Amino acid sequence: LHRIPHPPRRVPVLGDVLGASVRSPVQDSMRVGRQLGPVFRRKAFNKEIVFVWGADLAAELADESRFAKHVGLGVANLRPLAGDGLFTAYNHEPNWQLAHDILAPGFSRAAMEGYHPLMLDVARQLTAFWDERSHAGEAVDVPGDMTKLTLETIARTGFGHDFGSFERSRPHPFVTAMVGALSYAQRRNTAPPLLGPLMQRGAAKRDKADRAYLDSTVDQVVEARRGSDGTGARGDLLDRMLETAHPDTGERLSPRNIRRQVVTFLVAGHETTSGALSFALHYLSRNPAVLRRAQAEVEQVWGGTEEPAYEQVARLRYVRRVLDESLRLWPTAPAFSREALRATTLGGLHPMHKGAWALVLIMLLHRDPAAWGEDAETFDPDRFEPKAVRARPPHVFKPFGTGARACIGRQFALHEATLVLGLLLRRYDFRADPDYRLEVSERLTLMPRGLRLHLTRRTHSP
Ligand code: MNH
Repeated sequence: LHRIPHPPRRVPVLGDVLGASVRSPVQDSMRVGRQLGPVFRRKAFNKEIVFVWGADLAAELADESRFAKHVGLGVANLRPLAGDGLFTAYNHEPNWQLAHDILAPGFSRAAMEGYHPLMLDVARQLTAFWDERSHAGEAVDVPGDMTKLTLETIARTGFGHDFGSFERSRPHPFVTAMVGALSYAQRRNTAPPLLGPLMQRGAAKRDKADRAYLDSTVDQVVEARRGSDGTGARGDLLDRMLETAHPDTGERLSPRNIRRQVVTFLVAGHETTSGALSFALHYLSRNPAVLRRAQAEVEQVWGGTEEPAYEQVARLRYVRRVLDESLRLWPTAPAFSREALRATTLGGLHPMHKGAWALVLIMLLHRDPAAWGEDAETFDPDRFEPKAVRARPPHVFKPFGTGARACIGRQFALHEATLVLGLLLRRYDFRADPDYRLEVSERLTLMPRGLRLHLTRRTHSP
């Protein structure tokens, strides 16, 4: 460990917390990391974390024969809520493989094609909502409305449930409780070990109430389905959880585990996609040339079609690059951890014992000049042209994590986000508030705080 640099002013007991920002630990670590280099460590009280962001080191950590997902920090802090659900399960827990095998077909191409009409329904609700705002000359609350959209999308496609988000003036209490639980899980990473439990008794109580609310919502969703007759008819995620046995072993998910899976998918299935859409809209509003090119593509690929068919979405190659480039600069799940499967040496220099782990700071990996060039901080979707992608080393773009425990919802998120961006690009011109400066809030995930856009209907849009 002594070879790994840490901030210069380390204080006994406290560690490196002086000047550290508790509210935005990721952006704080990014600042520190830029000074200390591709591998560094920070200590908060008794906990020391090794951070990695150099492209070569991150590529090593992606090697599944040497490393695997580590359930630590924010992910571990979500165990009280999500237990052995897919995202928070330890690699050795049998329910991971079981749930993975049962749920993976829910993300096949065929399944996605089935979700497409429901995704369109929700997107139509958004445009109806935004038409009213633009008609009234009001700016729209981008992160708030993207959260409505993505929550409704996962709830309806996965669970046949309608939260009625667009009929509410305030966020659905499910969202408020979720943000509370995510923020609490984030804060626990930096809380002082002994004082923490005392100082945060109020926060712990609120967290318990948030989790109870989330659980009770999940129970209602499950009960509604169990109580309905045509069981198995929908073939959605909830049906898979309730009705489907493992193809080889015939084993099923337990009711207890189903509760963990439902909350996992309701949360993981919308929060990060909402942020990704919000950042993409931010960059589109700031880059007129990119906006025009994206709009031209939608016109060319979709033509006069009122509602794009499933296959027409993936054909929006440039819109997809806008999304990729937004996820490069602001990967909305900004870090993941990797642990050594057995004793090994990282970068030929840093010995790691079995189980030792490091946190990959995706945001800095995505801005490493060694991989992305000296202009790595600039927004440029052309970086994702096939030729440019081929010219880069592998494992330098990891917004969805890596290996066996990478995101199961990647295609779902990309289809949903590309579809929605296509519809919005065709329908509106976006204007940013000239005074708005991008400010990113952290609650394990990233979100552009207070982003509002003015919309005008484009006259020739269907
Ligand atoms: Mn998703 C895992 C990012 C959308 C459900 N997701 C991960 C991981 C990252 C991630 C990173 C790996 C975390 C780790 O290694 O500890 N996910 C995203 C991003 C988006 C996203 C940036 C949108 C953009 N995720 C979605 C959607 C769903 C989903 C949509 C569900 C419909 N994600 C998951 C689940 C896991 C996961 C479930 C855990 C998979 C596993 O461990 O088997």
